[in-house]
Amino acid sequence: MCEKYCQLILVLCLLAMTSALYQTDINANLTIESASDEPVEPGLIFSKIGNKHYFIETKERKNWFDAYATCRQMGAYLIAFKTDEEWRAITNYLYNGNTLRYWTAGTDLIKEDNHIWFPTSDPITLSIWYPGEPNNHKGLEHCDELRYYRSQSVGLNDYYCDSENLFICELP
Ligand SMILES: [Ca+2]
Repeated sequence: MCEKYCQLILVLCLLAMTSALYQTDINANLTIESASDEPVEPGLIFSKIGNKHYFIETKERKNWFDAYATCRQMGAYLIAFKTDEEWRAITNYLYNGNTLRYWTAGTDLIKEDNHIWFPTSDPITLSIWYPGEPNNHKGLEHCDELRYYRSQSVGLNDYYCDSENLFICELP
């Protein structure tokens, strides 16, 4: 009898802790953002693609929060697609026939079903969602990835924030 209830309580505790942890992460990230606004000289790790400089993580996968923090430590932000030209430049640059996933700045963590570019809160206005997305699968998808599918098409997809993905940072 206890076994069943104890397991349930444990799961609930873990959920509460995870939720609190992510809340802390967001607050911490907001602090990091205001604390390190020094511009970074575009160096070897940043590539000029189109008109901007980007860091593209191609090896180490991180959850959305850690990816955001990593970009901030470089004086950059997770990528926010503001123009069709930028979307085309990046997606053409990255395409290599694989089914890769990269975190972007898109999220609806602040207000469910309202996807914005974090932290500017600019709405995602481009028609770059993959067909059928964002679908908030199981009510748990709140961070937006740039995703290549096997059909060789690419689009934005809302996904689990704690999943580990590659990611793209852009210099402001
Ligand atoms: Ca989705």
